[in-house]
Amino acid sequence: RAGRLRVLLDMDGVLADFEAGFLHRYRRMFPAEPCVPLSDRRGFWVSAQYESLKPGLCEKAISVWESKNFFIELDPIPGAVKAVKEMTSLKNTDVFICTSPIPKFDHCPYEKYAWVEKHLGKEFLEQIVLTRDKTLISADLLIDDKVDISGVEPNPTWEHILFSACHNKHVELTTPRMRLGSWADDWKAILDSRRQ
Ligand code: BVP
Ligand code: MG
Repeated sequence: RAGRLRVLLDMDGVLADFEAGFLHRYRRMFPAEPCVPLSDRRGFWVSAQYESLKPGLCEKAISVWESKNFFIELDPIPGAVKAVKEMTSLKNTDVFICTSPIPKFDHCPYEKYAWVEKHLGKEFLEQIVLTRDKTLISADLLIDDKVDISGVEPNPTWEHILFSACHNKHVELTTPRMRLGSWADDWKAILDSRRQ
């Protein structure tokens, strides 16, 4: 274990395209309601932005990701599958998926496993961590599209690398925080900067 780099990869917004999948299904479920184009998304919480667009839309937004087949049908983020496979094959590197399921458990946890099997293969099911509190999980790096990741552990062991998404690209990060713009960017250099 000594000398190895442990990386946590978030799922929604980093491996699976939650935002595009949401907008697509929302428009199908609520064609008469207004929506937020991805270029106008601000803030992590889709539900909050929709509620401010029109009262009552928070509930409708939630019903979209609570619906059956929402999570399994999410498309991979461009380059994500190739990057995960490549990262996993690197020397001295342990890769885990660290994802927060929604509290309504009917479909989401099952479909997250099914998505990983479908896109990354059965072997990768061993690498899944489902938690609502990522500060509890120890690692060197956490690549995640949420700007503020907090929980009961005030000093998480990981360094958070912000993965760019439509909702966070306008956020200015305070140095020395780092960003990964997309999977086409040099994620290997970021990993190497954390190796001993
Ligand atoms: O599974 C998604 C849906 C939920 O958060 C999970 C993503 O967490 P990460 O593991 O990627 O950090 N989620 C919930 C809401 C509102 C709830 Br009320 C939301 O607006 N956006 C969102 O992604
Ligand atoms: Mg995310």
